[in-house]
Amino acid sequence: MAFDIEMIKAVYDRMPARIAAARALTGKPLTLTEKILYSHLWEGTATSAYARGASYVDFAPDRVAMQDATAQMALLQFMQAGRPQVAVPSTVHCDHLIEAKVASTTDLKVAVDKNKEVYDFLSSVSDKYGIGFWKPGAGIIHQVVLENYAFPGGMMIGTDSHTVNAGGLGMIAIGVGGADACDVMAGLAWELKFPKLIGVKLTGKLNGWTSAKDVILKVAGILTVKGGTGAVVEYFGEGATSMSCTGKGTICNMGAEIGATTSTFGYDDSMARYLESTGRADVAALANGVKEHLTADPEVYANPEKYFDQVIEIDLNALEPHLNGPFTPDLATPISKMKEMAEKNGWPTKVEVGLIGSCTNSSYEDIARAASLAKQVAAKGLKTKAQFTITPGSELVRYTIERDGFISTFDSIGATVFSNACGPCIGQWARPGAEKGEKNTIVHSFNRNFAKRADGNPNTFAFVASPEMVTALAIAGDLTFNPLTDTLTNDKGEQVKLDAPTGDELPKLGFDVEDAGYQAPAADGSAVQVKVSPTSDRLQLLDPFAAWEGSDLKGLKLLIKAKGKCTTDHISMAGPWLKFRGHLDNISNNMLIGAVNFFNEKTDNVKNALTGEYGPVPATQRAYKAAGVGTIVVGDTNYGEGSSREHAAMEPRHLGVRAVLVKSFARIHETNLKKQGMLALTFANEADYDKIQEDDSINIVGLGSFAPEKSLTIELVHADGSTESFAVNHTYNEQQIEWFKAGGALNIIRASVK
Ligand code: MIC
Ligand code: SF4
Repeated sequence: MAFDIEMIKAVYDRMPARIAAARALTGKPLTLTEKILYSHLWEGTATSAYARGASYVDFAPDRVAMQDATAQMALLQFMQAGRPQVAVPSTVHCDHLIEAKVASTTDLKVAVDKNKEVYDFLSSVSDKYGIGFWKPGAGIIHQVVLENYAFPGGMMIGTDSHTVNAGGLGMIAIGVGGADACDVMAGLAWELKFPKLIGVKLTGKLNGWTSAKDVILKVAGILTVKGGTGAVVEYFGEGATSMSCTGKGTICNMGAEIGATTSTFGYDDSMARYLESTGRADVAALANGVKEHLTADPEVYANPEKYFDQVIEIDLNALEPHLNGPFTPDLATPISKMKEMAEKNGWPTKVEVGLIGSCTNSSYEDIARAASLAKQVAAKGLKTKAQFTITPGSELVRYTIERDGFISTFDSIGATVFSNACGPCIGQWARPGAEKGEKNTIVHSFNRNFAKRADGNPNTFAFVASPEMVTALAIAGDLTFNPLTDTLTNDKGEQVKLDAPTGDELPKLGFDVEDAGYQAPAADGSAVQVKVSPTSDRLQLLDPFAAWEGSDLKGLKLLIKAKGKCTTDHISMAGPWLKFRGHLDNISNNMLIGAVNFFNEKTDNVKNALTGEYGPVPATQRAYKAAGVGTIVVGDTNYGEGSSREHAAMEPRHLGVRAVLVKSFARIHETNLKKQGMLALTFANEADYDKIQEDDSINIVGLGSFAPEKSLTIELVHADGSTESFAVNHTYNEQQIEWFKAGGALNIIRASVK
């Protein structure tokens, strides 16, 4: 039986009436996104229609998921909320802290030992508060959620940007910072600006070398890393219904890379098949009973231009496999153009390593199709030129693919199987030789490829592709190899072609597993003790941040004016720093060390305005803090893109940065800043970015009448005494202004339980 089946039943019971009310209020047929959102309003049945892209709305998500690297901070905050149990079903997944070095069993043992303190903390907190706990080795959060918890028409939030993966099973699943998760677990409403809607119509059918991954690689090329901001992407059409449920998951997963709030698909047979195959026939039966509510009204898909803010059409019959990269997931190159592009840009074309798996591409179908290529290596007398690794998404998948012989097929091409964890996707790849910083190319089936992300080497050119293409390119050892047209030379000197990949969508014998790695919480956790050692360097209980002093912020110094791309990886790097995710003071030593200083083009080198000396960003900020001087961080467009990690907002808050002023923000990061009591501001006129000088003193004026929709003013006092001022915008609503005043949202919850 599925987890939380009563909750799912209750969601379906109330859906029809709530959708009918929303249809009447909006006076039009509804998209699937609107149906799910309107049936999850905090207020219950809608009493008014919401404006897309404008209204802030309170929602009541059905569940919460957290991964270990973000759960620590989320649960440290939750512990202060004064609740005996979580208010909605919630889970913790141990996946991010496992380093990929030798092979799965060895690496897992090392991780369990090294992270013992953190795992013990997470396991005991989960036990105490009624949270399901997935042990290290159980799998990657999004794969485990898809296999166990996602359900069509549901709404969930998760402390990881790829929570959106659950859209593959027809959910509205959204990535958030830990403070948001904390609110929902504490029984409060969750707020989101009602999203805009992008419709993607898929015509034709996937075939040959093309896979679901290529759909999102293509969409990323069209929309870019910020094109989905503030929008939900809804996929439909014959191309959608004819693809597998896990393929849909892959597409939704990488929706995070275009900044979309989430992506989703209407309920169809592929979802029913997946539910049944993963032991949830009961959920499929319930979903079948409310089928018409789990997809858009027919008028919508018949006339999408009328109901979506933007419509994109992709013909799957004509879609080519793509490779996206290097260094950004939206630089999309169809395989037939790779030779030309690589030459033009000087990308190294020798593929050193092909890596498959991750939360993006770990399905049975993905592995089966990749294995069908690996099989051809021996059959056709070929040799695999590059190294090859697999990180299965879950123990359920790993066990099943081993049973079905795929692991031994990969073994035959010299593959390494890493633990069921994030590993190489999040800088947890102890790749031999990476420290030398050599220029090299890797191809992977993950979702992100920012500099240093996989192995810490800034000169690793990482290209994102489907597992099938990764396997073919690893066999060829060449980035420009186009398996659709090119041949390879075999051991007899003959020219051979790889046959297009094939593989079952779901295991014929069903999924199987010996120990999935789940630990249920105590029925009554009141006696469970949560231990955090005061001397720990991995965990630190949180102290409340100070409330706003009630006046304008005057005499701030510029900590850094960041130039160009500044993702959460630049603000709070993962990899080696993941070990401090539960210790705010220690992790603050990575604050903004990856951001490029506009004035000297260097990373981690900024001027201390008090001494005139240049030094690392964290140390400089600590010096300002010690001197009681507030600072400001300035940035470019889409600042904070990438992950949900709230450390990127908590670190500056902890170290005394008062405001972040940028051309534009990525959604989750902007909310994280607001939640932690920071000022998140945008230039009313982007060109004012150029006015900010290294030695400026900066005043933020107008806070006494801080109000929604009302701009604030920045006054710059330049070193020569001249001044300039300009308007800056913000998106704070009344509630969020209260967070700012209180010094952070948690201070308000805390006050309400006392
Ligand atoms: C990522 O893919 O960048 C991560 C690591 O999963 C993050 C979460 C984190 O930083 O812990 C994400 O995507 O939110
Ligand atoms: Fe883990 Fe990578 Fe997926 Fe993030 S994107 S959850 S790091 S596998």
